[in-house]
Amino acid sequence: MNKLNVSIIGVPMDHGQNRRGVDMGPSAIRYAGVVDRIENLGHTVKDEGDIQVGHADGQVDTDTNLRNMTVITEAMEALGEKVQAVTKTGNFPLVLGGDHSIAIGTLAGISPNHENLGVIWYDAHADMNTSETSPSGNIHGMPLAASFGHGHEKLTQIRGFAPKVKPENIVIIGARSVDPGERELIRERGIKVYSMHEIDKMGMDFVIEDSIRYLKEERGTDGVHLSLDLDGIDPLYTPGVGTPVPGGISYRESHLAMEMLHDAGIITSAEFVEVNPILDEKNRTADVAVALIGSLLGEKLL
Ligand code: EXY
Ligand code: MN
Ligand code: MN
Ligand code: MN
Repeated sequence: MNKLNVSIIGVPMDHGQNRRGVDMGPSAIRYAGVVDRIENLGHTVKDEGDIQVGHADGQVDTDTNLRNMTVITEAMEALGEKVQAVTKTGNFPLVLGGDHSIAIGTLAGISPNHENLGVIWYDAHADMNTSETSPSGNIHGMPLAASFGHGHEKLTQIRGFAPKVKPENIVIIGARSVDPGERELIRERGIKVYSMHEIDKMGMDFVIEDSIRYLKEERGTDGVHLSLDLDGIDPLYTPGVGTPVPGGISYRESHLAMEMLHDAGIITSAEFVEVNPILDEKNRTADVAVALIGSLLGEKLL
């Protein structure tokens, strides 16, 4: 198996939504043993520490309908820079959140190193609202739209270019809470979505097989970023998330997905987000994150 040099980057961000505590996600995932878990697989790990995140007052900007816009965009510029630097050295970036707004920065750092990047968005939500369609003003409901260049320019123009990924190179897995504006956008931009309906009907095995075929063969991507929101998994297994939605992906289905992605060798960067230790039960959600990171990087049952 290919041995990697993994660079861990923490992003203690909680300003993309309303519930405090998700800024402690990177600490919870480190505490759950992420470094040892990866090193035990024979990879080397460098913990690059955390991106600095400023303070914010929780207000929605009246001009843009974006909550905590300035502090988020500043941190995303810094994250993008750091991720690109790490990627350039050939290391595998593993970004730990923090709320899902951080994906804007992660993708801003990864995208310049690819001609035709693919993205797998593992999430209960589509994260495709804009300042105009958002019911909440919460930026963690907007990062996917922002990354394909749709939404307020404060979000789409992080690091001065858009889009970070083409909409037709995106696969969403696990969706079960989608707002009307997001649904319209999915149809309009032809985004591939495996909702819980497809997972129930066809099984995770088929869904991942088909996602790999789509991104690799049909779209010809030269790298795939995995953006995994722990709320994609059923809250029975991952209770420590700010926006839980019942009826989600199971623990075993998630492991199967990670194992298949590992075996296909297509994932070139990853982020694990929305772990909120304050809402959690005995760090279970961080434990699941670490176990899934293990499977993604080559851990096998036997
Ligand atoms: N769609 C809702 C909103 O935009 O406010 C909820 C978004 C939750 C996003 C979570 C993290 O994936
Ligand atoms: Mn804070
Ligand atoms: Mn999300
Ligand atoms: Mn979500």
